[in-house]
Amino acid sequence: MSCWQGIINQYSEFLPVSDKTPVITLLEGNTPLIKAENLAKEIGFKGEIYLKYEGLNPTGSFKDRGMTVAISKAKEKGKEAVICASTGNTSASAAAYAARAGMRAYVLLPKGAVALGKLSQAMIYGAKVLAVKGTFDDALHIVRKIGESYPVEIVNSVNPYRLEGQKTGAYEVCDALEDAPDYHFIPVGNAGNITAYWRGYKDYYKKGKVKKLPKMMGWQAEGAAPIVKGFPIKNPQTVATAIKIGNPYSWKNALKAAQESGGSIGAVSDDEILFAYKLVASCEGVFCEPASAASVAGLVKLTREGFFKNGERVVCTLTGNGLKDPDTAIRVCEEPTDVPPVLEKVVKELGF
Ligand code: AN7
Repeated sequence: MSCWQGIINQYSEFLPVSDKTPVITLLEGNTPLIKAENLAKEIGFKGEIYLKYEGLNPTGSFKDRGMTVAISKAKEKGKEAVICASTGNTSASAAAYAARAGMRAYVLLPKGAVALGKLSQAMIYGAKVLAVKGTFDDALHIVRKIGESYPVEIVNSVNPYRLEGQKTGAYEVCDALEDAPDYHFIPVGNAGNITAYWRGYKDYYKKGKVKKLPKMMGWQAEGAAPIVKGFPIKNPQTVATAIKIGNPYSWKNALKAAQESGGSIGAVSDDEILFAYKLVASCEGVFCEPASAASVAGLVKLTREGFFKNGERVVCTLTGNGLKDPDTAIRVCEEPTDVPPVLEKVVKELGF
């Protein structure tokens, strides 16, 4: 078939797969790279901004890129069950790909701290869902112990195949731009994705497919910014529940990505996140989840500080779809106005 067949098919030469790997795919990847001219104008950015809209993956987040590889490899090894801890998106993706593979999925979520859309996904795809009365970090700790002792494959990013799949996001950016951007802005939670993107850019650079490497700019939420602060956070707090993580697994690799590339890892407040979240939706028509907007919030912040020169090309990864967390969107916007079903009243209310 000549149409898109998912990231394993597209990028097999860069991935740890062989003819013997059963490819479990929902045709993830090939997500749009949207040029955001209105946003650039609005924030006074004098270059090019592109949004890598990962919310259009099959389960609505970038996790699908990693999950197609992790689940395919688990299937190849003959595994019958997978397990993960999750702030929501990993569990949605694991549950979907496990369903497709005919495998059982077990997911541990921090109770009361997962956006409803994500919870509904894990449930409807048929995972066994446990709500842990603790943090994501507590849940991941337990999952890692279970993985050591029971016949179940861990599909958190402690599983190296996850990051292998996720690096294809960088390939797609380069394929679309025909080079790497100057800067890559990305939210940081468990710190896998920034690690994966950096690896992807370096792969393409080594192959001679791009002439430069971007500076990697990672963004944590202020109340959940262990990497920025330099120590684990016991009780992380942020409206961006996806990145409410106090002790990221890929901490060192994220720092390495920032340092090697000449970039940095910074923090943005919940107010800055929500401002960017509304801005990108209202001026570009792109609805991402709050955690995803951390990348744009970082860009807004640095633009205001006069960080950029002129003419730089920046990519922001919008990691997840806004529809996963409609509660937050409704909370931060004006409520709909009630009107009676009467033409004159409606016209008046609309201000015509
Ligand atoms: C929308 O689902 O950790 O730094 O358990 O869902 O690679 O962890 C989600 C993370 C950014 C952070 N944006 O990526 C999980 C989980 C969204 C996310 C991140 C997540 P990493």
